[in-house]
Amino acid sequence: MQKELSRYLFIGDFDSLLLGLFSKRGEVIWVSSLEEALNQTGSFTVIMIERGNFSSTASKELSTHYPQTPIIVSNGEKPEEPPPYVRFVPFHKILIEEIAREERIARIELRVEELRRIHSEAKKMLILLHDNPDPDSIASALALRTLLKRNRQTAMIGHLGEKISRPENIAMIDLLEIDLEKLVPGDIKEFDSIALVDVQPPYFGDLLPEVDTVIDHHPYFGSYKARFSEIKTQEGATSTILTDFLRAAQVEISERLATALLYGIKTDTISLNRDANPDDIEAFTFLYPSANLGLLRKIERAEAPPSEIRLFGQALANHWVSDGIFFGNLGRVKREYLIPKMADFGIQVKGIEWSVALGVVGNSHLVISVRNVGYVKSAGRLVRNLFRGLGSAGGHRSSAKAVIPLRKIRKALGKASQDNIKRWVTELFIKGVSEKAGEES
Ligand SMILES: [Mn+2]
Repeated sequence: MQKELSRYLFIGDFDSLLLGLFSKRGEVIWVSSLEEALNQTGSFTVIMIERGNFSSTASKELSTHYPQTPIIVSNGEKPEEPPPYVRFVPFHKILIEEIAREERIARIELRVEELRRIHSEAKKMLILLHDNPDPDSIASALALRTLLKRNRQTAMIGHLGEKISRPENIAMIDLLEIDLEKLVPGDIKEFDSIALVDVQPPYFGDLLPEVDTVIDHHPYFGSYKARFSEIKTQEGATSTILTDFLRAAQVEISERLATALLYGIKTDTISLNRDANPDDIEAFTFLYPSANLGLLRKIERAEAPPSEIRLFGQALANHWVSDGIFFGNLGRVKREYLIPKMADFGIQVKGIEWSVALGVVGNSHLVISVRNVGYVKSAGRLVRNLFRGLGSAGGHRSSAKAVIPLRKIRKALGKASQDNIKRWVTELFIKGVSEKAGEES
């Protein structure tokens, strides 16, 4: 993405040193009065008002004139009733790094305002998750509901998938008392507005050509209409984006919500190891003191039934390695969660760069979970290329998933036997991983 030139509008009596610092980062326009400020053309990255030039009327006129620009007032005490969406920053804090941070928060604050406006009219809104609601998506939905000042009556959190199976996810929902509704596509029309978190409309096929909001950290894909969209692929979790929203809007984060978000970030970044960036770490550190760590431990040690542990053990014993790729086949499973667990396990094996786990779920779909060490090609892109036209596939740099209907496999292989599937998946990945063909992620 081409980075636009920053333009700063300074109003009032600023030190020349400060102006000098900013001129290193972009164009500085320095005016002495509000009238002059309103006479400027073009848009600005941020508007800085010196305390002496600040008044509620001035900030109102500026925000009407430059609705997309964050406003920061320097060198002053916060007034008793500060106007919304203006930040007050003590003068000594106006150093390059601080201001960059304040600028970022002020920008997010504007985004939150936009988001709130979009959903303000809806009597009943839907926060829709992907079909296998995971901690990151569930926590993000809770956070969005809090941000929009709604409750379970006015904002339903729902998904269109099967019953939740992963023990940790069930424990999270139980222990944090999260109300998650299992919906069918026909229910969608009952809602006045729809927000998608941790997923984008094309995931649902043609069901949602137009939605109100999309907040996600997966790469943008397909084409769709959204009135508000925040797609930040650099973040390791959607929970990080929502934590930033809550922080910028200065919303109080309850213990329950902090625990959920912390767990969301933790699972999506495999404890901040994979795909995590400084924003994730910052959000994690911010949430940590407010979270209930006892509860978190309980969620994390949610038990699996002995029969599933046995199945997992057998599959692990029968794993195979080809060309540095770990493969584990779970065969037929009732519950899907064993497959990503196997993939997580495989990538920890010494010398392995890729881990692929597979299993047939519900007698109808082959599910493949993929992990890699992070410095190789993108797992999400690889599975999209490998399974294009066969099923749904996607993910992140170092973790991805594909779901393929068995009937498609029968079409391709003649018979969807375990042996055929194993051979097919092994060959596909050996070829896909070694291919060079212009891979960039
Ligand atoms: Mn996520």
